[in-house]
Amino acid sequence: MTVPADFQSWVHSRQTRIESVLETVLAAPDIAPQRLHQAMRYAVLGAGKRVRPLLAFAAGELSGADEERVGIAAAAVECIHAYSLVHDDLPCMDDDVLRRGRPTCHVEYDEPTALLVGDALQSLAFQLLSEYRLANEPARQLEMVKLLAVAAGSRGMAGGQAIDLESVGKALSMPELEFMHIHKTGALIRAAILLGLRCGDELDNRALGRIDSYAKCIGLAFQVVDDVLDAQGSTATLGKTAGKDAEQNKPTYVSTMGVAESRAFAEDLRLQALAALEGFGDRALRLRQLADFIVLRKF
Ligand code: GRG
Repeated sequence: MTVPADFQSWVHSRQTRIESVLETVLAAPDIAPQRLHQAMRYAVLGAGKRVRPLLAFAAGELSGADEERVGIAAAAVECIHAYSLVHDDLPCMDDDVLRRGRPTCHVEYDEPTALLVGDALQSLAFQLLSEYRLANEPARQLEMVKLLAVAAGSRGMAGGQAIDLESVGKALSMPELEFMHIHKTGALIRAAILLGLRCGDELDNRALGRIDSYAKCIGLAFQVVDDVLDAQGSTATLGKTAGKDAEQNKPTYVSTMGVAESRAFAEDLRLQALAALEGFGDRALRLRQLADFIVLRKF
C-alpha cells in the first residue's frame, strides 16, 4: 500500500496532538498514588496506532469541529480503548504478556494494579467528556456521554467481550461472529467517529445515517483485518503475540471463512464505507484515506 505523503503528515500531526492531550489529562507520575498513575501512563502513552483518535479527528473535519474539542473526545475514547486492552490481557481473560511491543500492564506492574488501571481509565474517559465543553448545547454533550457509555458497556464492547469469552472452542455462524465483532471492536470505533462528528456542526439525519454506515463498515472491517493479521502477521510486526486466536481455539473470520475470503470481505466493507461517503467531497478526504489504511494495513 502506498500511503499519500500528505496523509502521512496528517496522521503524524494528529498522533502528536492526541499524545499531548493524553499526556496532559493523565495524572502526573509523581501524584499519589504514584504506582497507579505510573501504570496508567504506561498503559496509555507512547504507543498504539491511535486509529480511534484519528477517526475522531477525521470525522471532526467533516463537521467543521474545533480540534481542541475533538482532541478531548478522542482522548476519552482512547482511555476506554487502553482500559479494554489492559483488562483483555489479564490472566482471567486472554492472558497475554506482550502488548504494543512491550510487557503487558499486569506483567510490568501486577494484576491488582492492572485491574485498577482499567477501572480508573474508564472513569477518566467520562470525566473528560463531562469536564470540558465539547458541544455548544449541553443536551448535545450529554448525548455524547451516553453514546460512549453505551458503546463501552454490556450492549457494546464489554458485551462483545463476554460473547468472545463464551465462544472459545465453538464454531459460530457468520451472523453470530458478526454480532460479536460489531460489539467487541466495532462499537468503540463507531463511537470515536460519531463523537468526533458531534464536536462540530449538526448534520441532517440523512448525512448522519451515511456517516453511521461508514462507521459500522469500518468498525467491522478493522476486526476482519485484525483476524487476518493475527493469523498471518508476525509478533514482531504486530507488537502483540501473533497466532493467539488459533492457539486459543477462538472463532474468527479466518477460522470461519479462510484468509482469502476474509480479505475479500474486508475489501467489500471498505468499498461500502467509501460509497457511504459519496457526496461529502473534500470534507471526507481523511475518512476515506483512513478506510484505505485500516483495510490495507500490515500491522
Ligand atoms: C476487557 C471489556 C473488555 C473488552 C476488551 C478490545 C477488546 C475488548 C479486546 C482486545 C482484544 C483484541 C485483540 C481485539 C481485536 C481488535 C482490537 C481492539 C485490537 C487492538 O486495537 P488496535 O490495533 O491497538 O487499535 P493499538 O495498540 O494500535 O491501539
